[in-house]
Amino acid sequence: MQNLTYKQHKQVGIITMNYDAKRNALSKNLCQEIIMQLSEIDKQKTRVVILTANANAKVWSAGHDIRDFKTNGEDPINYTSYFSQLLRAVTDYPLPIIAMINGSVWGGACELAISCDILIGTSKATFAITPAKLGFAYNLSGLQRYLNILSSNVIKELFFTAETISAERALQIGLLNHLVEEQELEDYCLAMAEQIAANALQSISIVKKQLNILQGVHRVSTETIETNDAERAEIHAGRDFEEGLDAFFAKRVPIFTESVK
Ligand code: LCV
Repeated sequence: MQNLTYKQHKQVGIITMNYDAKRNALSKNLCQEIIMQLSEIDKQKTRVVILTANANAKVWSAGHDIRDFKTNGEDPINYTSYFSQLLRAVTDYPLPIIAMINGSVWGGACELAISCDILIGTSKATFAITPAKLGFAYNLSGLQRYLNILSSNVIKELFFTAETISAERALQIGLLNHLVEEQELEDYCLAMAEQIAANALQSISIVKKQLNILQGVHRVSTETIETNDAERAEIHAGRDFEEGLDAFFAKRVPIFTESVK
């Protein structure tokens, strides 16, 4: 694997994102390698998985690989996208996955983190949900994931302001399960993983599966999804998204001009 490392610690498998040059941006390669690594884990020997970044990485993940975005209305996070495939691989994985967050989390990486089962971070675990900074239209499945763990008013604040929130605030709103000192993080996560590993795995796995079923319970009709996706495609073909991407690559502040109908 080029973009991640894997090590086994007793019955815990530790996946470490290792694409620091691009701040663990969720490129097609990194997403596919995480999916592959999950599938390769020997479930006879491994009972819990931890997903983290290198200890010295300032950024846990910079979110979706913005270089893959096009302004032709194409939806980079549609159902079959490598990004959505990664989120489903994590969500549906039969073993518990702990997100060990030792750096800042941006955009789609926030959704990757909440696709894990338990989130444990240090004071470096800041979160920024950034579609509005790029002129990007998020999708129903992503917002459903957020609704499963956060209140609607908090989700709106995070999406509308696109502001970075502190780890303390993330703990306060329930985005983090635990906030620990940097030097304690790995031991804390391993201790919880081993505590879980000592319990009945089938009992744990069926709870994860049932919560996925119940959380997906607010199914929306195909027609609603298609209407929504058509509206999103319009936004992705619009001026604001183009300006958001241009500004990102030019490392300047975007100037958005589109109004709502
Ligand atoms: C590709 C990157 C990225 C990146 N993609 O290092 O959720 S949504 O709707 O918003 C969704 C659309 C989404 O997830 O969009 C992406 C949202 N992510 C962001 O807005 C974060 C963008 N990145 C940054 O703000 C900075 O890179 C942070 C603050 C993460 C780290 O800053 P730092 O100064 O440490 P650089 O910015 O210098 O980045 C190092 C290299 O990583 C690339 C970036 O282009 C640069 O590449 P070069 O060395 O080739 O210039 N990079 C960073 N994020 N999301 N590439």
